[in-house]
Amino acid sequence: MCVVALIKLGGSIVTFKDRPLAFNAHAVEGVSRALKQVAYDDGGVPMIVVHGGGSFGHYYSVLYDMHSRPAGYSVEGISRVRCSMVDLNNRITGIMLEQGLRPYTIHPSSFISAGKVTMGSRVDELYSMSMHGLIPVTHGDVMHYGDSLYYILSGDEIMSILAERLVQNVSIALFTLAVDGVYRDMKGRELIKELRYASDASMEDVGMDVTGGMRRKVREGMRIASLGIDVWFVNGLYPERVVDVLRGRDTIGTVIRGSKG
Ligand code: IP8
Repeated sequence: MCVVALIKLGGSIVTFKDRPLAFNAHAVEGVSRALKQVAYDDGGVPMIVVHGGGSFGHYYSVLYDMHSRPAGYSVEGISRVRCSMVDLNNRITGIMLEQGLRPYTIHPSSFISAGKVTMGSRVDELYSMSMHGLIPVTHGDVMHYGDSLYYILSGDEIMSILAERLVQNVSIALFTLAVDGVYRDMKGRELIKELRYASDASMEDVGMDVTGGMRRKVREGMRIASLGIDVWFVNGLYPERVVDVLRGRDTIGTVIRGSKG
């Protein structure tokens, strides 16, 4: 049975979240090199990549007061969020390509409609493509809900959507962050090595985020783990940790062990 790794490139990795529209090319290069080692260099781990909005999508979402709740938001805001995400996606996949990866963007609107995975969904196609050397890339986005309603869809939620749909075929879900994992409390920086209960985690966040920051990540992580899939949170600014996790080795980070029921 072929299995695929689901990898989230957090907005705090692909951008500098404290400055509007600031792309972090260096971090994307580092993580791309790590993915290349694992995807192609030895054995080959098929993967699907999801990236967040960081100081691109979140910047405009905050500016135009747009949220994950479907509503009639400013059409200018909708356009700006969308264009910024396409721009960010182009920059990320451009670097992935330069680093020897073979990315193929599938925007979330091609497999999610009105908040649900569409029938005959391209999610299965994402999986099939990942089996043949391509790396499907999708991302958080502003989505049409129906009529004049739109909403912000988090890449973290896309991770759960993919995990649910592809559950038999997912080996691991990895969330890359700009911190070492999930902390028991942010001030003391006590890292939780294995997270069992969401209530153990500190939910403090820094910077702009309309989709729920760490709270959302932990919630989606718990949801994915309940499908029986191991979920890791690691610092993507240390690419060797990404390699370790994807090779099944222990590393600095937080794991939620997959357990059904
Ligand atoms: O950073 C949100 O994705 P996330 C994307 O994964 C937008 O929560 C458009 C803000």
